[in-house]
Amino acid sequence: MSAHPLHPRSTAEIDAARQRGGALVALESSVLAQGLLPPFNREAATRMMRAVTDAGATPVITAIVRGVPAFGLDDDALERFLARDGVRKVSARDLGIAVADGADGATTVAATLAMCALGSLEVFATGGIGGVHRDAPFDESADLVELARTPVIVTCAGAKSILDLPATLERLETLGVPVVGYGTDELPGFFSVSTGLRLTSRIDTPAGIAAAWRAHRALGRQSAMLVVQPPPADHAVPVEVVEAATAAALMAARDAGIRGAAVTPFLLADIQQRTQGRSVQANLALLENNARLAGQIAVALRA
Ligand code: PSU
Ligand code: MN
Repeated sequence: MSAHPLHPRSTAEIDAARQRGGALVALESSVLAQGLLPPFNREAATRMMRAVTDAGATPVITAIVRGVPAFGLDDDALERFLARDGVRKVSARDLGIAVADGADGATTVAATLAMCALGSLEVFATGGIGGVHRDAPFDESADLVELARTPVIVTCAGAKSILDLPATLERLETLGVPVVGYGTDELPGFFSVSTGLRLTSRIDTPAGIAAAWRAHRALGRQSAMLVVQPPPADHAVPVEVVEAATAAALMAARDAGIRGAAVTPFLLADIQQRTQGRSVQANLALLENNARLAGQIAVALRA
């Protein structure tokens, strides 16, 4: 018996960025292969990568590509992931199995955090993290546990609005994950700006985030730091619209008997349909916004 040989792969561009000590920003691939439907997933990938690049950093999409942990996707792999062609959703628990199976796997926030640890990436941008599901005892995203044990700065628009947000915030507190408002005093509602849930810290500059991060790490903290910012106001969806669509989607999921890892993709797709694309525009805008902020923070960490 020998250990499984693991040969993570990076694209040439990402290797070059590492060599010159450039700033890197991890991006998840589950939002592309499960979260957003074509053609919006392509738009999301393009806009996020451009936002990171414009901020002076290099984007690093993480995934399992035919069994190989990948930092950056070549064109072939990117096309397969955007076509959602036999690409499985890979959370932290699924990583080893996807590698052993030689599978294509799109990494969730939880699995992307594990990839960040593997590839020494310190900053990661996403849309909204997973968390505690509503009225579903013990359905809690693995994102929370991985955030508790992986030292990475994660920019996002809070947790997905399909979740129980007060419970998610309580769990983050319990798990020792700092939640910092960027230009806000409250937890954003993912598609919408406001939730009324007060945060205990607010920092309004990338340099300020970098300073707090250095202190967090110098203290030996092993947890992530969540940096949350609301979706851009011109694309945000009113909370009543989101809530009505969410309630209907939750009912549809229950009727269809959706369970486990399928729950989140089902709800996101259902809400996309029910809001006639408004939620998609908000999703794209906030992904881009979070990618830009992550790029700025990654650059500030180099200063
Ligand atoms: N937020 C989105 N779109 C997504 C997700 C989050 O706007 O596709 C994905 C992320 O990859 C997140 C995952 O980690 O959903 C959470 O799934 P679960 O609840 O099964 O852990
Ligand atoms: Mn779940």
